[in-house]
Amino acid sequence: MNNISIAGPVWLASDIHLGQNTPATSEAFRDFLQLAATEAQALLLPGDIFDAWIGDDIAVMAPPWLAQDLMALRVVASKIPVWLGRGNRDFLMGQALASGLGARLLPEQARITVGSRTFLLSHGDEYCTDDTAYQQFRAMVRNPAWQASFLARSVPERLSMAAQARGESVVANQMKSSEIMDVNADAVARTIRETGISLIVHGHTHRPGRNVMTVDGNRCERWVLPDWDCDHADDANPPRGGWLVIDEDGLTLFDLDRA
Ligand code: LP5
Ligand code: MN
Repeated sequence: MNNISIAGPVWLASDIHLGQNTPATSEAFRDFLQLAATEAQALLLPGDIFDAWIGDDIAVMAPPWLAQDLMALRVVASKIPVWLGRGNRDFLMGQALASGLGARLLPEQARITVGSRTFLLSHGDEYCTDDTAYQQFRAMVRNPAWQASFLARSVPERLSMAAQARGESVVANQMKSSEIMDVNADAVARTIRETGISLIVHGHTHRPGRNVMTVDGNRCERWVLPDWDCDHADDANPPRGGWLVIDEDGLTLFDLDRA
């Protein structure tokens, strides 16, 4: 696995789930991008940046909400290195989009060194091995032949298929236990053993925070990035969002109050 070495501070955010019905989340994310451009040396976005990405061609004649968010990404990428990772909603993001934004694509699992710290970065859905239905779906949609076949369809067809898949996923999730939809501890431990990296960072589970575990007698940490939703806030549910900063002082999670 190649090592990506980046000078810190490095900011990381994922699971923003930008879509046509998330104006408040888009605005908060654009504010975050401006802040990152002034305070970070690099920005890593490991997946589910978008709520449903059906192919890079939608960025060409982008609807206004998307054009505005893409422009904000292009501006920050003109100031600091921006790396795009693929999640279970935007696994179809490709080099055309990255090049158009002046950004780079993250590999599915990236070994990253910031100062004295090396961590493994991924979206995190690959660790959810108890969710066998999802892993089957993942295997299908990550298959290059399937992706080529899907991308050969018209935009309306792809939008329709994505909407159907979203609907089926929402229904399926209602029948799953929350444990199944979290990482499998053995899958995480297996990755730590295979890579020799004891610091794991990912998103996807929408369970932000730091998790400490022992693997073969070694203390390891697994950090989960916050998910974003500023469009369904009420008294009981404040706007959600946040990011992780990795610098010489270590790792620190920030939420939107800091913005
Ligand atoms: O996404 P979310 O948070 O609801 O749940 C995820 C897992 N579900 C998915 C499916 C995506 O939401 C589908 C939308 C992707 C849009 C972009 C790509 C467009 C091409 C898609 C065309 C097929 O990732 C969910 C996990 C959960 O995270 C927690 O980890 O449990 O997994 C599932 O729900 C999988 C289901 O159990 C079975 C698969 C549902 C989709 C079926 C596809 C049908 C194709 C229809 C086309 C005609
Ligand atoms: Mn996800």
